[in-house]
Amino acid sequence: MTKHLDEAYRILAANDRGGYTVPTDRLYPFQWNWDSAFVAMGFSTYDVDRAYRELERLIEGQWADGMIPHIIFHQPSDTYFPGPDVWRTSHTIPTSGITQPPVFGMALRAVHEAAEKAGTDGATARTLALLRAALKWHRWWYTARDPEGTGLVALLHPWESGSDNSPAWDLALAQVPTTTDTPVVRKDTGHVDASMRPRDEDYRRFIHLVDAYASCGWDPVKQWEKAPFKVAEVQTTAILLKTGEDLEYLARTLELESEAEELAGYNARTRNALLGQWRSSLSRFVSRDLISGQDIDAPTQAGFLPLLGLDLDPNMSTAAAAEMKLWSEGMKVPFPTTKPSISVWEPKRYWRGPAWAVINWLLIDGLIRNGQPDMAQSLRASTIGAIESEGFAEYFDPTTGEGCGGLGFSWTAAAYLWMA
Ligand code: 2M8
Repeated sequence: MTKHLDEAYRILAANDRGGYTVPTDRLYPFQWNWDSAFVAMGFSTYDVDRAYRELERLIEGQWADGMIPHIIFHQPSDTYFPGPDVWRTSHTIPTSGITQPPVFGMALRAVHEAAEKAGTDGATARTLALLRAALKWHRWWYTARDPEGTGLVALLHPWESGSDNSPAWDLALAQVPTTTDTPVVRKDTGHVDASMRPRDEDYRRFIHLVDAYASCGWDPVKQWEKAPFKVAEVQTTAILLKTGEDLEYLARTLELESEAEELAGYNARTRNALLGQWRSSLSRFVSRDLISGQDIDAPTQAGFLPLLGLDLDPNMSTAAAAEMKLWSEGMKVPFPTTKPSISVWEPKRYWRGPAWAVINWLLIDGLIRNGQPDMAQSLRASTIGAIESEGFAEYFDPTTGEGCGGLGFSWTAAAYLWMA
């Protein structure tokens, strides 16, 4: 184990670009939002100052309206598409114009608790500054992405989910035109095998959406009106709820009572809304396409993520765990991000079936919270085992355990540090 811990430390050091960590060299040469939150939790196990720094560098890219973008382009690089010239966000530090799952609040609590334990100087002031930024972002989610106050937040781009080409988006994305004003000059397929990446058609639709939102001047109200893709999504909403709980905890600890009450209100609303997305016939939760008005019942990992933020009735948690077990049967490395028996499952193609250490991390927390320690323990053991035998790959083929995508990957290193 020491050998692998050392390798995890080495990867995070190698991917450091000056207080922030790139997901991996060349394939992803900038700071990514939820990657950095996971990485900060990894750092919190051995270097609290560096953990704070990761989050502080991320909020350098925060917009005036509170959004924290999904990519912060701190330094130029020509190894990634789409770069700042495609996003056209005119932010002082160049950034993308969309966001990513708000793991940030979960990370902030973990870093704060590690600092308290270590008696780190200046920790309270650093936590407070980050908490204020997190609160602004939280409010942004509830205004820009849930203007009707339903309690579920919506994504306007598949990249915002972090699960870019998941089968969950197939029907909604098919409605988005493949035409673009911007030439699509992919770089990703020069770094990793094209068969492990989204298809060209997906990229054309992804860039169509970027063009559409750039032409709204990135104004959230205009985007909401014009969006050709709008999904009230359970994975992101569950992460927002868990982050909301952690921010509420921090606000109470730091005696910010009115902020804590505000957060408690958001949390209660979202808890009810998420519970309403449970489908007992499927033993999982479903997202909703706000354009077609239909449930999104494609079987993906997102359907189990609400365990992270909810305390389910035992009948529900037992049913969800049984369904997860079914998907895991015959898998060398669970948890497959798409149900293996369905036709669109592709065990090596990115978010269409592989197992991802950070998703397992969130599922493990959800299973523990919901009284399923055995399943949590076996998922933890298989995640650690996959990393120890295959290395710190971006993700794993669940049927063979093979490491796929980018190598020397920061969030896989962080997950190992957290779990081992
Ligand atoms: C992947 O997404 C980026 C776009 O954001 C890409 O493929 O270019 C996803 O796995 C996403 O979840 C992750 O944050 C990012 C960096 O690791 O890569």
